[in-house]
Amino acid sequence: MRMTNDQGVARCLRLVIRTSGFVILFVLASCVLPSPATPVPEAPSLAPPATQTAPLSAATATPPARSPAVTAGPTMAATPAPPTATARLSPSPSPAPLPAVTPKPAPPVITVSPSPVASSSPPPVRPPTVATEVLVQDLTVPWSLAFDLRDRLFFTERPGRIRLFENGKLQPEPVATLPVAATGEAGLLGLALSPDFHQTGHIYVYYTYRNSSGGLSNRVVRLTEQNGRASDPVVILEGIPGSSIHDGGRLRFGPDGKLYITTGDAAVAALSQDPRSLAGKILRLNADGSTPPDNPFPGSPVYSFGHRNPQGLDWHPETGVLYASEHGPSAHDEVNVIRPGGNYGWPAVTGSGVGAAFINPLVETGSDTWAPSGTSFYRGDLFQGWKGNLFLATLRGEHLRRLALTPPVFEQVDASEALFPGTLGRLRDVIEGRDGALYIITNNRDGRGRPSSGDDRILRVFPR
Ligand SMILES: [Ca+2]
Repeated sequence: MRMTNDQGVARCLRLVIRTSGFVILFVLASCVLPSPATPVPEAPSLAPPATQTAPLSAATATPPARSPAVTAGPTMAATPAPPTATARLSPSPSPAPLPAVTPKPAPPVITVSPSPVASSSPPPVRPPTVATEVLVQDLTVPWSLAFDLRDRLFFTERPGRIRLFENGKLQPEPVATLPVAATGEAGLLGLALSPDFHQTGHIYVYYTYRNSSGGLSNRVVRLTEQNGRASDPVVILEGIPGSSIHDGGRLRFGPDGKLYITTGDAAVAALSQDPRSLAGKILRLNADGSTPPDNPFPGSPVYSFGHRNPQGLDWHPETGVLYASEHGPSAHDEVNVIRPGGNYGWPAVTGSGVGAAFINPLVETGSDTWAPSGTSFYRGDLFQGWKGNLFLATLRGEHLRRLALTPPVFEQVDASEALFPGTLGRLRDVIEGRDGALYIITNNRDGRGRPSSGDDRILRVFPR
């Protein structure tokens, strides 16, 4: 009798069960009857593995968004690299269109301007037409100007006089006459009224004197004014190295209520880098002459150093940052943004240098000579478009320099203009009056100028 396969297998199974038990049965069943439900081994990839792996690695390692240039601009959204990588990783057996498979070069970023400053710069402001009128004339080297709250104008004359212009006329008698050593560039220089002048009458002056060794030194003295006369001199600081040249001498109270003082190198350039010397520095003191505990060098009045002959100080009206003007050696004059404890280079560096040890100037005049002295920011509204501009009275330059600075940091020059070039002669100081006008003084009798009739003068500058 012919037996079917099923019958044969069944007979076999029965025989095995009888003789070998369930374990052997299971093994045989696995051999003879492979299950259709057994998982199929993983099929080979339909796409060549080598070409899949490489773009994945490349895309992972160099995401286009990490490019500094791309993060700087809106081209980041247009960067095509991520979609390209996705297409190449597709396991589809259908060949992708060639343009998607072909690697693209890095997206160009040069179409994005990386300079928002350039695109956001305001259009140049047309300078107002300016005019001058003479307030006072026939003065002798007026050096520093300051208004009080009653619009009385105090000023110094270098031979040693504090003068007062009040109610439209110069008071004939000096407010005070001081025992100065007026030689060369030295003498009575800076003047500042204390922030509480209307209560205390305190006037601060900086002048050169003959020291006990017969040499020249500079000191800061406080006097008390009452009814147009100043008396009771109190020495705030003395022993500042002096000379017939490079005496610094500007005084100004800062928005912090501290007294700031510029000192020159007194013709010994190395002193500017000597932290123990008061020469070639910007100093910071309390109004009583003591040293503020938050000065950058503990126990020292030194606020910044490496200066040659700074003669101008003011604080930006928005940022409160201190700016200072400085005479360079034969051109290379400077305007500096002053950092506490900063080293401004002299005499190691003239103008701008290389390296982190010195702070480069905001402005360096190169081969041009300004010889800037008094310096003031304009805070008023009388001159349209000039608010926040920095003004410098220049001596050798014989003009009033206007600098517009770029917001919001104001540490880049946006525009530079010379007002009254060659027409007024040497200018020593510029301040703003409470009427919004600018007040300047000529210095054509300081030994370096060509005085004309009426020099030296105080002039009021106003829009015409
Ligand atoms: Ca410098």
